[in-house]
Amino acid sequence: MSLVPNGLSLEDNCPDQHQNKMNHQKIPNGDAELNGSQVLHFFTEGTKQVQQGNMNGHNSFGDVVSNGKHEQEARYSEQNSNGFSSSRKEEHLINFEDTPPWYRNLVLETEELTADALADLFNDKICVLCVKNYIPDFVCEKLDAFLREKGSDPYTHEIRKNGKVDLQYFGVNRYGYPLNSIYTDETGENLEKYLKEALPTMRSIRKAAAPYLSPIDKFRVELDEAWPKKANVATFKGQKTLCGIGRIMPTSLSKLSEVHPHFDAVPVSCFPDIHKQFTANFYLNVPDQGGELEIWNVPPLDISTIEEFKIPEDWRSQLPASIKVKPDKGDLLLFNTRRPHAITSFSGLNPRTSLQTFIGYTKESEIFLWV
Ligand SMILES: O=C(O)CCC(=O)C(=O)O
Ligand SMILES: [Fe+2]
Repeated sequence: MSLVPNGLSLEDNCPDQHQNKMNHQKIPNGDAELNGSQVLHFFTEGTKQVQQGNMNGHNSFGDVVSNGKHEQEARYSEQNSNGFSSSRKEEHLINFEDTPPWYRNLVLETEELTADALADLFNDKICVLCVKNYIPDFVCEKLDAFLREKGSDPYTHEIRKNGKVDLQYFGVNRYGYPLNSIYTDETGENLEKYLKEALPTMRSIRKAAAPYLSPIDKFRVELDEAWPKKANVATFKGQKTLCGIGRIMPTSLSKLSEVHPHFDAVPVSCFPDIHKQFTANFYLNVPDQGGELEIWNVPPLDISTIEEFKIPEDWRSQLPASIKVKPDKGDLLLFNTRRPHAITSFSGLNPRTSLQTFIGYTKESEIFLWV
């Protein structure tokens, strides 16, 4: 097996992931995270341009999983000459025995949020967890209209520059005031605004969905019930954080999110207990063409690397072929935000709208939510 020139196997480079073999997954857990420079080193040397398969494997507890509620499927994307890709379900085009571990850990599609599926996500055994039809259409429509009316502030994105956080705009607008607004503010005013607005914003989203349950509230309850450990909204400076922000992406700006793959990593100083970071995206309005979540199935950036990690200008060209997942209206997608990811550009008249919250995961497997 060699995806890297000179006959060097990726597994040889990655001792923590050695034991991983199809059909008896002992796939990397959080402790097997590699640092960013290793990731780049692997993938600048040689990549394979397809990721494909439909795999029935084992779940996180070693049980066989096949079709049904806990179906594990790999979807793949094929890059065509103009660099765009098509996502589709196919069968067994890759022999997973011959691929490095992370090519096998792709997309798990499920009908409901279960402890098994969440464990696969949190242990990095899969790349994306997709809960289909999480939100009824009429709730999507109500919230989409609400966000489009209210959400026009720019949602900047935190990147690192010379070891410092810098905020950049990639064409996403927002409803709600996110925690990252405080990262570059030394006056304390943004913190005050953040804490003051958190609960009223959550309540306004709840009210906009009423008399139905807002997807964020449903998620909070179901996560708490499904996950055996603590799982609730974070506290920051002794107060509840925001959980659930509206994201509104106008068509005309959608290219910006595509050309800049990014990762999301809250500074450890904000949440010293954080071990891993995930995100939950609830899709309310999605374009017919494009607007896919694109994610690179490489080991998530290591916590010790993150604060210093400057995204290379040509990150995309240094990464292997991506996985693209096209959410349908009403779907919920969860993934590790320390993996490079992007949103592909799209066309059409409507903005792409979603609700989103981050998920912090501690070494004790406890969960906290904020945005
Ligand atoms: O909108 C999406 O599909 C992904 C959003 C994103 O970048 C995130 O949740 O970290
Ligand atoms: Fe992100």
